[in-house]
Amino acid sequence: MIRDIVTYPDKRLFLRSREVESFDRELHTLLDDMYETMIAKNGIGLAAIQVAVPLRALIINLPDEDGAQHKDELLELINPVIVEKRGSQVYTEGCLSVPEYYDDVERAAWIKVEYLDRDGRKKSLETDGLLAVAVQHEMDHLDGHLFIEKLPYLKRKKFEKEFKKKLKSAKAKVRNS
Ligand code: QAP
Ligand code: CO
Repeated sequence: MIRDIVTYPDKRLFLRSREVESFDRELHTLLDDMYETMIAKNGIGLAAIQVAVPLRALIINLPDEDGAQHKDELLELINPVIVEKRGSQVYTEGCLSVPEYYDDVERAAWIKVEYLDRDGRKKSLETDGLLAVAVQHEMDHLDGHLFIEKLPYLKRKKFEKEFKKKLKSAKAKVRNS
């Protein structure tokens, strides 16, 4: 089932999500719905709080060279922890919860993450490049952080300005309908 995406400035996006304790049918349904929702909205990563569930669960499905996403490449990370990181890289990020805004963010170039899979089995992942960016971006959601909070002051102002402009035109649309 496709669920609604929680968008900025909804307060829930700024809450810390709780650890997953039950690796049951409810968790599996949540993960399946997150996948369906992410694909329907043209996303490559999604955290549970983005569908209004405050649990430490996230999914990532990066496209291949042709831009196609394959479900057999889907990553599901439960209760993830970054245990090592190195270097830095800059990537132009976006977020389904901050629609139509993209900007450069600096993050670690390489990370080692420990997490559980959907059945509660311990896993570990060492990665760099875009996947490292995606994991760090989604893990920030679990702690109630959005990529726009990492922008330098002037870029954050630019975002706020564009957001207010969009809000105004959305309100004008409602008035005129
Ligand atoms: C997070 O982002 C991410 O504004 C996932 O109109 C970001 O899936 C991972 C999206 C950067 C790696 C690098 C955003 C779709 C999707 C939008 C997304 C939009 C439609 C963002
Ligand atoms: Co996001």
